[in-house]
Amino acid sequence: MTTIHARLALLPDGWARDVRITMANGSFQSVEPNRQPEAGDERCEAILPGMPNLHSHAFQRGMAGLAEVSGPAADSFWTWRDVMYRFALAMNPDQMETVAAQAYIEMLEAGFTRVGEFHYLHHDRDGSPYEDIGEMATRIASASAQTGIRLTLLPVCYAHSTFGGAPPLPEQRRFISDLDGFARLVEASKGAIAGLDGAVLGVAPHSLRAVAPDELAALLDLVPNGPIHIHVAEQEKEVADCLAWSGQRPVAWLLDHAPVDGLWCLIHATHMRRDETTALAASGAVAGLCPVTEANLGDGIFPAVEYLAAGGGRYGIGTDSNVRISVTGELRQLEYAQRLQRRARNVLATAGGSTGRSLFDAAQRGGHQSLGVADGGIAAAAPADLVALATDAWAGDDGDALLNGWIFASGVAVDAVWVAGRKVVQGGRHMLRDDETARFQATMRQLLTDTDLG
Ligand code: NGQ
Ligand code: ZN
Repeated sequence: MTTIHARLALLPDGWARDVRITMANGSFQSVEPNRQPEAGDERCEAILPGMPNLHSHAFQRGMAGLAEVSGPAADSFWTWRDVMYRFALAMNPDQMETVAAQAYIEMLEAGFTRVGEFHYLHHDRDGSPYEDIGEMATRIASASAQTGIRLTLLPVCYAHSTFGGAPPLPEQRRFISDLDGFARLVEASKGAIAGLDGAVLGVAPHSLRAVAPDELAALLDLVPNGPIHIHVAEQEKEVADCLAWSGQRPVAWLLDHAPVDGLWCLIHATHMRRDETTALAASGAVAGLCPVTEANLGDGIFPAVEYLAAGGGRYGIGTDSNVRISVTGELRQLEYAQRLQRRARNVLATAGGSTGRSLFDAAQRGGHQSLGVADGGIAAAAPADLVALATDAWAGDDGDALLNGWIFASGVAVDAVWVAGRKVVQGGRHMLRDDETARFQATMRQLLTDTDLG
């Protein structure tokens, strides 16, 4: 049993003061406001529920920063993807596990306590399945078990290079499955997460480019009632290609041809017309926004104001390419892109309220929904996942102001993180950081040599 006393705590019905919390067997046992600390309590300044990270490609953490160099022709999402493929083609299972563990350590240090791993690097370097087709999924699960981050595993179905069932490119060979192969991958993924506390299995058609309509329909039956994630309308070229193929834009096509509801998460959904934005908001699905990656790749800006004005629009945040892993960075970039576009301030705040609080609450709700778990928050019987903030250059006693300080300013930082009642981050550092950093550096030296990206 662990007992924490927090000066401020963000509970399901708002901020409370002097909150005493006990945790045992992975859950909160009691949450009591207006209590004085007792001897032996761990003292915290402010505690929050852990943030869900709804979209990650863990292996891409290994190429973070390596594509920020201009190439021979104009750089774009597509030239970035060439570099990313070079990296993906080099990695072996040990390297996958090491890079994923590093990414997950950084996520926990940032205040993320669950990751949605959109996992598509399935096969061996020549494209043939590993002896255990779930080898790479097992490595992801192992990185989650070691570091303590909770996992929603989203095995990806990837069958074609673009719309109209085009054959895959040679450099996509490690991702590729037909429907039978994908069903085996889903079975193996179930096995891979079987021993993981609180793990959830979903399914992820990669994009409308990578799966044909009949494949999309068939694969939805593989994980009944599980989360369904898909990349959509991230790049303008994808919109143009979808129009040429079907006469419809990608989000419109998806809403018309698939049973999109609250189980779905549409990753990016950057390029939408007004009618698509309104229809997506009404569908109950979550928009999976990855603002740092979307900025890094030059994708465009999500129409957040129209989406929220339509009523009911849900969103969460993902670190996607893992180029820089940060809860505050994603929330800040989300708001700042809107400010730059509209030349306005506090765009995503609910009227009269704190912008940081609005962003935080929305990302909690949408993140949990999209990863297939209840948004229990800090409450008795909920899983004991929480983040403690410490202040070294912040004064004031108001929780919402403190959230704004954390997200937009300096002087407030993650101090400690517990998952299932177990402390995994202390003083801002993950318990395994020192050991893992050495292993990560050795792995990266090898990968830089093998890919010639160093
Ligand atoms: C991915 N990433 O699957 O990793 C994609 C790039 C693609 C982002 N879209 C590949 N950010 O979409 O074809
Ligand atoms: Zn992605």
